[in-house]
Amino acid sequence: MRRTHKALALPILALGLPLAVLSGCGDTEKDTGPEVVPEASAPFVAPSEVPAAVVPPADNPLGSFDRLAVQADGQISSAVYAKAAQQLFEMMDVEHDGNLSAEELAAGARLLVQIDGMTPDALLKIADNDKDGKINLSEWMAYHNGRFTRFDSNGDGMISRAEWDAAIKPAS
Ligand SMILES: [Ca+2]
Ligand SMILES: [Ca+2]
Repeated sequence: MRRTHKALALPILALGLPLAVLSGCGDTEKDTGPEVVPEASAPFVAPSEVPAAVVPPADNPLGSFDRLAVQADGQISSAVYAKAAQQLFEMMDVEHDGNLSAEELAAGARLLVQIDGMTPDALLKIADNDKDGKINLSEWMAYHNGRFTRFDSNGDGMISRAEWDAAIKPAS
């Protein structure tokens, strides 16, 4: 019986100790008034706006003849080219506002350079028809329609590998 009494007494003491400490603290707190937790101390969560997700050049839909030609018997059809051009636009339009801003063009510079060595400034000069400093989808597609026509030197509506290579080589 005594053994069990002692065994029980210890936990009770242990519980009593924190209580005594807490009540002691309570007395001192009365002097300083209720503690106010400032809301500013809450951890600041930064907005998750990552600066322009950069698409690896290897994923450029317009990056290589082979990537474009798979869907059209070893040649690039205008439909496939247009679809890939729109895809690249959407990849670069990080804000999804239907415009490639100067920032988005700069962020996508490594993709642009795969298109005839194009730079953001050069593209704006050539394709920014309404001169707002951005490239919208219709300006982008107009530029790429022109590029397709330029590549398709025999005018059959398809870009063959020979036509692609001939058009690409002068730029590099
Ligand atoms: Ca524009
Ligand atoms: Ca052709």
